[in-house]
Amino acid sequence: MNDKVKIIGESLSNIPWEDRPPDSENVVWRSAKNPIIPRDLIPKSNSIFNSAAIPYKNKFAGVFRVDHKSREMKLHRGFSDDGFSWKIDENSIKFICDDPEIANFEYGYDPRLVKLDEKYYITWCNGYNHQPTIGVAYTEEFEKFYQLENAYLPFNRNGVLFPRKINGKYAMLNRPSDNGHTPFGDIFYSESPDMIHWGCHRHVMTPIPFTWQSTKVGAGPIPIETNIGWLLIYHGVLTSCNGFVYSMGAAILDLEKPWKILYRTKPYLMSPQKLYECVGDVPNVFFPCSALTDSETGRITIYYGAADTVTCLAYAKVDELIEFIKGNTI
Ligand code: BMA
Repeated sequence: MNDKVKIIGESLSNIPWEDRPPDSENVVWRSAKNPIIPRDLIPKSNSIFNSAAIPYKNKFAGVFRVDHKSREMKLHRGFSDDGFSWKIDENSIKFICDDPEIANFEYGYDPRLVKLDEKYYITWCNGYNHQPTIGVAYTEEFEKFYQLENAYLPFNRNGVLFPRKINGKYAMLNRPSDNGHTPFGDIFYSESPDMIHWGCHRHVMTPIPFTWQSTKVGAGPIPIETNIGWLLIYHGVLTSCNGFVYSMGAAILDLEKPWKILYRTKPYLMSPQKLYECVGDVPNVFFPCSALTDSETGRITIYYGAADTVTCLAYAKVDELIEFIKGNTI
């Protein structure tokens, strides 16, 4: 056991948590309460999944992907006392934006949420000209949400900010894509001096043939800073006879040059195996979008979407996870 690994971040004594079940030896384990958010939590929801949570005022706030019964893809805010039980606003977020061109909300999905410069930044897959790119917005109190410029030209998905500037610049992982279901996909790293202009793109990660991550890879939760590198939890996709299968893996990236991979899991950490991951609007999807961490105990709680239908939790301990990644690296 490597007991020297530490999360660099705040402590979170009220992190939602359940100990590993005695019959499990896995480095990541599921909540016994899964799915913690059912698809029909609010009257207009067809499904609530691929969503992000963050500590807020000693409780929790979140931005949720809610696909409506009209099958429009919207973002809704939500609040929770304990991180398990959520109240989701029945109305979707109306972003405030000076430029009507950007303010025209077509669709939004797969939000990520990070605290940066005392603001909460949201990134998501944002429809612009009916093409996906990365939307960026911030809020200070989860009441008013201010939308900034889209980060990239279409097509792009999985925009995931780092929780601090790196070498004096904002930093974001992202994945160039196409306008459909994208049968390819590498993770790239981009920098910005002002959260508006993004450049200095660096390649981070490519799919690996004949594995669970053979078709495409995409960043998941906000990277977790540790003393040995950025812990990146990500999704990888394989193409089976029956379509895409989304699983979860992890990598450790260099702290100052995060486009350099130090270690990367050869086996997946989690794959769709429970009924609620295998059956739903899109079967066989385990899609991590956010993580809460407690630097005091090393606990990591992962929010993931299952089968594009419901929201679930999984858990890990940072020292065990890093030891596993190092011991099972490609
Ligand atoms: C991806 C995104 C995700 C979704 C996944 C599986 O391209 O659209 O939101 O979970 O496909 O359908």
